[in-house]
Amino acid sequence: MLSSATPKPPRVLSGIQPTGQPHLGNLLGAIRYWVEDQTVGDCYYCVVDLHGLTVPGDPAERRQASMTMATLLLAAGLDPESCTLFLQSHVPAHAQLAWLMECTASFGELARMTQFKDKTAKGGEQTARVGLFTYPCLMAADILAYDADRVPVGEDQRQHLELTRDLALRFNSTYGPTFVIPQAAIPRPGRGARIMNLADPTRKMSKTTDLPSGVVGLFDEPADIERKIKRAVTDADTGPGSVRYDREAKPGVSNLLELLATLRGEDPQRVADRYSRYGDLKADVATAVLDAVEPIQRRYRELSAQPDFVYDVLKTGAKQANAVAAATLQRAYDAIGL
Ligand code: AQP
Repeated sequence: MLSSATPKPPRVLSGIQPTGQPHLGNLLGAIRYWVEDQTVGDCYYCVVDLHGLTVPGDPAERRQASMTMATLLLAAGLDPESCTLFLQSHVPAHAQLAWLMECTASFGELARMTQFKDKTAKGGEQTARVGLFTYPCLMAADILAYDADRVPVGEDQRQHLELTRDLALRFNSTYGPTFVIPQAAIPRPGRGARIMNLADPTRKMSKTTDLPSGVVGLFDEPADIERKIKRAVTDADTGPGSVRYDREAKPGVSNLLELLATLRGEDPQRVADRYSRYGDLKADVATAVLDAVEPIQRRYRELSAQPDFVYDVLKTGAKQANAVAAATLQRAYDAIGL
């Protein structure tokens, strides 16, 4: 006889830092997949305000930035009826479990994290906050606290996800089965996994950047978005075959093709076949980006007028998240002998 039990939906967890203005890379590499996953998964999404402490900031601005990010996520399509949205600092188990992860990870493992190396390249390691170094342990705690099966993130987070899996496996083999081993859900190549800075397509589009002219901010004025796209760096090729998807040889053009392909649900090679001039491609990219961003901006303006609603969503979310994360923490404490 066939079992009538319905399979459990996958548990999904992801987060975003409230540092700087969210951008097109965050939307295409992560947020839009979070929105999609709501319909199939049991989803927990958080604004990772504790991670934001790895860089300096003013307390009042920090508080506002978390609310802004939560409002943006709702404007982008997160539905509090279909997912749990909360602030990381409202759930104490994240920081508590992070310590257990720090006592599971080795110094050498953390020293190999490329994001730490990249982020300290300019200012030097000596003055970097220790939190920036141990950041992947807090991220592992964020994920493991929810028994997450899948973690939708951009390509830049792959290494941190691999570390999370290693830490969970090590903890389980040392202290007995405690954590679910999560899978990274990274967009396919060419589908928004790593959107590059339009002014320097060899660098990732980032919230914290010294090249803002290449970052399409989700709060940018439509005219600015259009201008940034039209001024995107390409190359000096002209004539037949100049519009082609080749990330190594043609990073600027490939980034534009990837943007259009991701937004229109197509393959970047196919998109390339339709163009012979960079100007036409840029014009269509600008239209597609504005089609995606303007409704989010409109909804954001509506929701910003209802801060109590957003706060209530976060309060309810924290209650639900606490119930799950506290149980996992207790399991880990029991296993490790606390
Ligand atoms: N350029 C990108 N392309 C695709 N996905 C991206 N993500 C970030 N940049 C791109 C994904 O967005 C999610 C949230 O990112 P985050 O807030 O955790 O910070 P981050 O990965 O460090 O991204 P930023 O925007 O570059 O911030 P800063 O400048 O503060 O470091 C993640 O899933 C990330 O993969």
